[in-house]
Amino acid sequence: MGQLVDGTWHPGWFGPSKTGSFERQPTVFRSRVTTVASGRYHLYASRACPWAHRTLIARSLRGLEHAVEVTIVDPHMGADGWVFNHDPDPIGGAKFLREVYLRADPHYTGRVTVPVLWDRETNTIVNNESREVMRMLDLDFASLSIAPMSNSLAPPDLRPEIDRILDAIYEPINNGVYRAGFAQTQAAYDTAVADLFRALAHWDDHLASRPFLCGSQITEADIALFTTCLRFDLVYYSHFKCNVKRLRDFVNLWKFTRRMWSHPGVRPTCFLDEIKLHYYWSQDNVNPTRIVAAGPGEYERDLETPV
Ligand SMILES: N[C@@H](CCC(=O)N[C@@H](CS)C(=O)NCC(=O)O)C(=O)O
Repeated sequence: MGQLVDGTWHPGWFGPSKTGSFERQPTVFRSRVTTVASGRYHLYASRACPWAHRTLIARSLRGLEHAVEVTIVDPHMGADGWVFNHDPDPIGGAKFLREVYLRADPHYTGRVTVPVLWDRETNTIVNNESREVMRMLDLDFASLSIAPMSNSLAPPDLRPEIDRILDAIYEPINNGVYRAGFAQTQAAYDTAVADLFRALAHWDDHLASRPFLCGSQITEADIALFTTCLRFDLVYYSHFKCNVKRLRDFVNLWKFTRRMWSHPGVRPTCFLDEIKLHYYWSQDNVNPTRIVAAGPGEYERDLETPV
């Protein structure tokens, strides 16, 4: 971990905030794609990261693999931040993801995060905010999609509801697990965990009467909830101390997780070992020994249980 300050790399963890709460920095590159063309835009992602995983699922469900190439960073994120290893950077031959940020802005200040949507034509980062990249892949790339438009992940009639749910789950759930795991005081942790489990109970109830958050079809809201749910018993329960209950104890959330997992467009994007390795190894503020926990036992078998 580390960050860039005026183009210079500073290794180290998030500095403590006054309250001991984890404060996530807003992302900086927030543009939209202009003219979509096959091969023009490139996605840098991690299969371990829940935010980047959203974009990998959207790309897969919208049938955009042929049009938007992906480079996957190594799950070990150490003092140099994200690095390219088995999957080299095809654009600038970078060794570290921070070089991609510096290509876009030599004076960049901020965290070096995934996902990153890169434009080969203008040689810059279009956007590094997963929610916005998901939406662009769905809507702006629709002409390149081999999936029918009826499979949109944000159809116009559902969009207000999708946005409402994305907002509602972000702070207590998607970011909530990080607020619990990175809390630096008991009070900050207690608040994060209480918010998290209250929200999980709420969305568990909500899913009692519908297969997906907005009804019968998969939307962006489901993708955003799923990437956190998939990681819950696997890492958040122990590594982030989110152990009031297992996700498997929430009947409907667990059914929902299995429903998403078993989808043929979602399953190939899920790499459980990479997820575990990334969290336990990379977040050495939480786990200084970098020992990767053995459990949870039979997690994949449980995921395979028919819905
Ligand atoms: N708000 C961003 C968050 C992305 C993010 O925090 N990604 C993490 C990986 S899980 C990252 O790259 N962290 C590296 C760092 O903060 O140095 C989004 O949704 O895209």
